[in-house]
Amino acid sequence: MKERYNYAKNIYAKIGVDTDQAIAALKELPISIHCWQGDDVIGFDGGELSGGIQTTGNYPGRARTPEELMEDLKKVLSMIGGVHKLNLHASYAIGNAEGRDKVAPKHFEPWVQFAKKHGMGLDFNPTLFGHSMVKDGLTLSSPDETVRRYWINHCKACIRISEYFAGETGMPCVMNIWIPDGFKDIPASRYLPRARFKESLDEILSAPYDKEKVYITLESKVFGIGLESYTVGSAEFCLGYSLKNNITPLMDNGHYHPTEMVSDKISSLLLYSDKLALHITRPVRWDSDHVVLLDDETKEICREIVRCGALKKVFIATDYFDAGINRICAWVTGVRNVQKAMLYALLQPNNTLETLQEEGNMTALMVYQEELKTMPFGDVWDAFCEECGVLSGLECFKEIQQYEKTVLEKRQG
Ligand code: RNT
Ligand code: ZN
Repeated sequence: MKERYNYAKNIYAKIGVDTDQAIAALKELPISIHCWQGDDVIGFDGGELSGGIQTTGNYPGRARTPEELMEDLKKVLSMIGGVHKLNLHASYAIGNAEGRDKVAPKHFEPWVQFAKKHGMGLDFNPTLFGHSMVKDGLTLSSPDETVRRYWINHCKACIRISEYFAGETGMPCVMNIWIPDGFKDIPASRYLPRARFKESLDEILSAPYDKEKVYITLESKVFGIGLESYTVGSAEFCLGYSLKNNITPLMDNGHYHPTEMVSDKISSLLLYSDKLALHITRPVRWDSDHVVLLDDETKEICREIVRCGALKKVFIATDYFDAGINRICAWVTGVRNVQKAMLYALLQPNNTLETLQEEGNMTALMVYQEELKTMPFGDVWDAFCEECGVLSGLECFKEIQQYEKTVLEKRQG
């Protein structure tokens, strides 16, 4: 093992890349791990998934209770090196019988304990889907004042929970607002729902909160299943609102047209926003939320973050949900792939590549970038895993198979 690492280290050193430094940087990079892969985005407050997002598949072993979800998360965390955050949705409140507008810090005490035990920070999301108060597909943009008010109160309650998380964990909490609002067919007014969404957001943000502790982000989208013709929280709406109101824009790479790449958008947003938030997912033909792979776009997103010197400016979170395969494996594979892509990005001789571009030497730039693809990256990844005390490669998979036998298979019925 050491031998393979030293060999790789020398090869990278020849192109001016320090592998030790890359490993050290990766260890410190927090990824916000989404809690919702474990239970197919159902949560514990009685809702059914709706809002144009869907899990498909019925692989056995779904976590049905907070205890099971925490047990699974514990297993997941044991296979992911580095320091991370846990990303919770309001629907994962424990023992909230009073409605989402009344959700409170007390409903998240067990999650805070869990986070503390694992040395993790917590991020948060109001849940504006999978609920009877979503009326005609609308929440914060609804013409029904009772509906709009309910969700404004929910979001305000979520800010208080986010402050509680930051206070308890000592780490800032990123609170992301995403609404499913939209129409299946062509609307008469695209303006009115957006104007109401804007008003709702203004009201939510008028509540005082500690901006050093809570970062509010706003996630845009292009369309959802059953909401194909119009999305209230479009890219322009969310980016415009975020920049004008000093909150953070969030880009989910499943939320754009198929040939539109989030990797190309990062540099532009960083020129206008201090912070930027990302949901890393894998859209297959639509926003399907497949498990993140070590594919070209994931690598390019990470390369952009590194090249822009934005490791501390970008909040990286995972967002996918596959119910068709072992959920623990889905979780671990996707998060580790984000880490792998980041390590790959940290192992690029960025100064050399930039100089080639600035000198107009596009031939050499292409050759260098191609050569980098077959450098012994896997040996550096294995060294990272070993240093963090987590299993690598198929050993990791064997461990998950064992967990499936001893824990997940027993959950049936
Ligand atoms: C939906 C958005 C949103 C959700 C989560 C569960 O398209 O991507 O981020 O996936 O909030
Ligand atoms: Zn998302």
